[in-house]
Amino acid sequence: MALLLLFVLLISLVAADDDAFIGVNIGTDLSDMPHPTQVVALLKAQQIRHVRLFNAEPAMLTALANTGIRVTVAIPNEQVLGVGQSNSTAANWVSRNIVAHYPATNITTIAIGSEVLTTLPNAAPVLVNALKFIHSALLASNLDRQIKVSTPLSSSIILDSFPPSQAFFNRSWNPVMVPMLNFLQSTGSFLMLNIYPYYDYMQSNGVIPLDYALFKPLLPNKEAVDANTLLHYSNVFDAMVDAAYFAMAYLNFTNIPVMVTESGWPSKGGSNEPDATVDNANTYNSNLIRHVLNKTGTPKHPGIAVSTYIYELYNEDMKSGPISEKNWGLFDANGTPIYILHLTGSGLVLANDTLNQTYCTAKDGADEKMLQAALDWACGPGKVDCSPLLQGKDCYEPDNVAAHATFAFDTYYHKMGKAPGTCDFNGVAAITTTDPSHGSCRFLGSGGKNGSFVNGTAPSMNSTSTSSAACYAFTSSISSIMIIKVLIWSAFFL
Ligand SMILES: *[C@@H]1O[C@H](CO)[C@@H](O)[C@H](O)[C@H]1NC(C)=O
Ligand SMILES: *[C@@H]1O[C@H](CO)[C@@H](O)[C@H](O)[C@H]1NC(C)=O
Ligand SMILES: *[C@@H]1O[C@H](CO)[C@@H](O)[C@H](O)[C@H]1NC(C)=O
Ligand SMILES: *[C@@H]1O[C@H](CO)[C@@H](O)[C@H](O)[C@H]1NC(C)=O
Ligand SMILES: *[C@@H]1O[C@H](CO)[C@@H](O)[C@H](O)[C@H]1NC(C)=O
Ligand SMILES: *[C@@H]1O[C@H](CO)[C@@H](O)[C@H](O)[C@H]1NC(C)=O
Ligand SMILES: *[C@@H]1O[C@H](CO)[C@@H](O)[C@H](O)[C@H]1NC(C)=O
Ligand SMILES: *[C@@H]1O[C@H](CO)[C@@H](O)[C@H](O)[C@H]1NC(C)=O
Ligand SMILES: *[C@@H]1O[C@H](CO)[C@@H](O)[C@H](O)[C@H]1NC(C)=O
Ligand SMILES: CC(=O)N[C@H]1CO[C@H](CO)[C@@H](O)[C@@H]1O
Repeated sequence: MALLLLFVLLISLVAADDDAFIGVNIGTDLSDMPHPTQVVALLKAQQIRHVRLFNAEPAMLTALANTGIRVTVAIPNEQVLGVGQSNSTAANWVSRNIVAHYPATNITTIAIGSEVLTTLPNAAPVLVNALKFIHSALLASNLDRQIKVSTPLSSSIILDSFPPSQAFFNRSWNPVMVPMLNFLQSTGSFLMLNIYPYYDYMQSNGVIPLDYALFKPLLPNKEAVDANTLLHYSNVFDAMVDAAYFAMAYLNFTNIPVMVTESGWPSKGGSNEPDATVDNANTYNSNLIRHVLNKTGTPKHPGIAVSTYIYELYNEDMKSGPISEKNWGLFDANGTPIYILHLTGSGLVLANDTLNQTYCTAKDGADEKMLQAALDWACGPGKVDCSPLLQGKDCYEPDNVAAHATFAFDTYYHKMGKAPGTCDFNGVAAITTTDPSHGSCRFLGSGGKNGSFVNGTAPSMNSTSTSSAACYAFTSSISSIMIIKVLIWSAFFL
C-alpha cells in the first residue's frame, strides 16, 4: 500500500513536471533594448514563466534570479565550433554561464546553437560533441538531471512532411541525426524544433489554406487526412510536430519528446507579405497558446502537449531582411502590447492580455458611397453620437469617410453589445482586434493598451544581489522521478 501510494505520488509529480508550458523567446536586436530589470518586470506582469534566451548574458541571468522563471540559455552559433572541439572550452562555458547562476536563476535547458545544421553546416561535424561535452560538464557539477541539453533544429531538415507518416530527416544529416538522437534519448532530453507555419504557408503557393496555418476551425471535409494512418490534421503545427515524431521513428527513435523552441507569426510585413497582419498574428498566437495549454496534443500523440516558446517577446527593429523580420514581437520596446491576445479563460500565462477586445472598422477598399450611406445611417437612424466627428473635435482628423465611418461603426457595434450582425453595414464593415483609437480619439472598447505598460519600476541592477557559485545538493528522489518519467514516456509512445 505504501509502495502504491509512493508510486501514485511519483506519478503525480511526473505529471506536474510534464505539464506543457508556453514560453517566450527574448531576442535583443532592438535599438532601444529595455534594461534586463525592465524585461523581467514585463515577464512578471504578463505572468510569463518560461523564457528562452539566445545567449547567456550575465545581466539578464542575474535579473532573472529568484523570480521562479524557468530559463533556456543558449550557446550562440559562433561559439559552437569552439565548444564542440574542446571539452575544456565546454567545461569553462558551463562554469562561467551556468554554475555561476544556478540555482538562483532556474536554468532548465541549454540550447546548443540555433539551426546549426542549416545555418552553420561547417559546425555540424562537431555538433554532437558539443552536446556531449556540455552534458559531461553538467554531470561533473551534478547538474545533469536538472538541466537538459539539446539543439534547436529548423523544420526544413524534415522532408516530405506531408503526409506526416512519410516524413524523414534529410538523409544527408543522418550521420549527425543518429548520434544526436541517441544522445537525446540516453539523457532524457527532447528534440528541439522551430516551426513556422507562416513560412510553410507563404512558400506553398496557395496549397496550404491560410485557415489551416492559423488553427482556424476547418470543416471536417477540409481537414488534411494522412492516407497511411487515417489521422486527420486541422492545422500545420500539429502536422509538423507529427512529422518530427515520424521522422524520428523512421530512425527507430520512438520515445524522444518534441519541444518547439520557436513559433509565431509576424504582425506586419512589406507589400509582398500581405498575410503578415496584426489580425493573423493575434489569431495564430492566441490559438497556439490555447492549443498548447489545452493539452490537446497531436493526432499521433493525443494528450501529449508540446511545450512551445513563442517567437518572440519584442519586435526587433534592428533585424535585417524583409519588414516582417522586425515584427514578430508581442510587445514593443516600451512593453506595450502590439495586439491584445484573445486568451480569456485559457489560464494564467499572458493573463493581462485577456481583454479579448474586438472593434468594428470600415473595410479596406470599401466603396466610398456605400461607406457614406452607412455612416449617415449610423449617425441618424442608428442613433450613434457622432459629435466627436465634428470639426475641431477629437475624432475629426483624419477627415475622410473611412475614418469617420470606422468611428461610427465601432460605436454602433459596442452600443449593440457586439451582437452578431451588428458589424456589417451592407458588407462595408469588418471586425478587427486592432484598436483604431488614435491621438485623443478614443474608441469604445479601447483601454487595454495601458494594462501591461512597464516603465522601469523594478529595482535597478545594482540592488539585485548577484549570485556567486551556487552549491547544489543532490537529491535521490529526482533520479527515481527521471526513471519513472522515462518509463511513462515509453508507455505513451508504444
Ligand atoms: C577531456 O578529454 C580528455 C581526452 O579526451 C580527457 O582526458 C579529459 O578527462 C576530458 N576532460 C573533461 C573535463 O571531460
Ligand atoms: C526550477 O524549474 C524546475 C522545472 O520546472 C522545477 O522543477 C524546480 O522546482 C524549479 N526550481 C526552483 C528553485 O524554482
Ligand atoms: C539535404 O541537405 C543537403 C545538405 O545540406 C542539401 O544540400 C540538400 O539540398 C537537402 N535536401 C533537400 C531536399 O532539402
Ligand atoms: C530499425 O529497426 C529495425 C528492426 O529492428 C531494423 O530492421 C532497421 O534496420 C532499423 N533501422 C535503422 C535506421 O536503424
Ligand atoms: C480543449 O480540448 C477539449 C478536448 O480535449 C475541447 O473539447 C475544447 O474545445 C478545447 N478548448 C479549447 C479552448 O481549445
Ligand atoms: C472572446 O472572443 C471569442 C472569439 O473571438 C468569443 O467567442 C468569446 O465570447 C469572447 N469572450 C469574451 C469574454 O468576450
Ligand atoms: C494610459 O495611461 C496614461 C498615463 O498613465 C493615461 O493618461 C491614459 O489615459 C491611459 N489611456 C487609457 C486608454 O487608459
Ligand atoms: C517612463 O520613465 C521615464 C524615465 O524614467 C520617464 O521620463 C517617463 O515619464 C516614464 N513614463 C511613464 C508613462 O511613466
Ligand atoms: C550601478 O552602480 C554603478 C557604480 O556604482 C553606477 O555607475 C551605475 O550607474 C549604476 N547603475 C544603475 C543602473 O544604477
Ligand atoms: C490591465 C490589467 O489587467 N493589468 C494588470 C496586469 O498585471 C499586473 C500584475 O499582475 C496588474 O497589476 C495589472 O493591473
